[in-house]
Amino acid sequence: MKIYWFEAQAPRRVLALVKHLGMTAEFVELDLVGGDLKTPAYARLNPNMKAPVLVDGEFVLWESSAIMAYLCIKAGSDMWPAHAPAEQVEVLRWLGWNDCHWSEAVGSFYFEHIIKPGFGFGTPDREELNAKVDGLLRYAKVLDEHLKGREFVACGRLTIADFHLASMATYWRESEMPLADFSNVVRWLDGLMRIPAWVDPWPAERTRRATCG
Ligand SMILES: N[C@@H](CCC(=O)N[C@@H](CS)C(=O)NCC(=O)O)C(=O)O
Repeated sequence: MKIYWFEAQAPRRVLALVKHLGMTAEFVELDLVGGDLKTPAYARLNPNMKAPVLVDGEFVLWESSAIMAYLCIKAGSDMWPAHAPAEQVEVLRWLGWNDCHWSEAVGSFYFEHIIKPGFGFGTPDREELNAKVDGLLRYAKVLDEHLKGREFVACGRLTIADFHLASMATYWRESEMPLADFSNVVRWLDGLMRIPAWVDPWPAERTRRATCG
C-alpha cells in the first residue's frame, strides 16, 4: 500500500491514522513547489491533482475521508464504524459538516499562517483574514456547543471525524484563529494532542516520488 503525501492538513489526518492504527505503508512524499502534483502521471492517480492518494494494488483512492474509512476497514478499527449504521451516519454527518462548513471557516487562517510561510508563498494577509472572522465564529459556536460534555466529536470515542475536523484547527494558536473563547473546542483540540500519532503524524522514513503507481 502506498500513500502519496506532502506536509499539509489533508495528508496529515491520513498519516496520523496509519500511525495510530499501527499500519504499514510506503509513504511517497510529493514536492508541491517542484510540481509533483501537476504531472500527467499524478493526474492519472488523482484528477484533482491533490494529496493524499492511496494506492493499494490496483485500487486507487483519493479524498482523505474515504481513505481514512478504507484504512479503518482494512485494520478492523471502529474509528470508522463500518458495521454500525447509526454510528456511521453520526460520523458521516461531521465529515460532511467539515467539508461544507468548518474547513471553509478555518481554512483561510491555516492557509495564510501555515501554508504560505511554510511553502514560501509569502506572509499572512491579516486584512484578508478580518473578513473571515464572522464565518469562523459562527461554526466554532456550533462545534463548541456540540462538544459540551463530550470528549470526542462522534460516538463517544475517537473516530475519523476527530482527525478530519482537527487537521487545520490544530494550528489555531499559530494561525491566530479566534477560538480562545470556545473552551470546549480548545479542550478537544488539546486532548487530541495527547495522542502521539496526532502530535507527530509524519513518516520517519520518506520515499521521494519516482513513479506514480
Ligand atoms: N478534500 C480533499 C482535499 C485535498 C487537498 O486539498 N489537498 C491539498 C493539501 S491539504 C493539496 O493537495 N493541495 C495542492 C494544490 O492545491 O495544489 C481531501 O480531503 O483529500
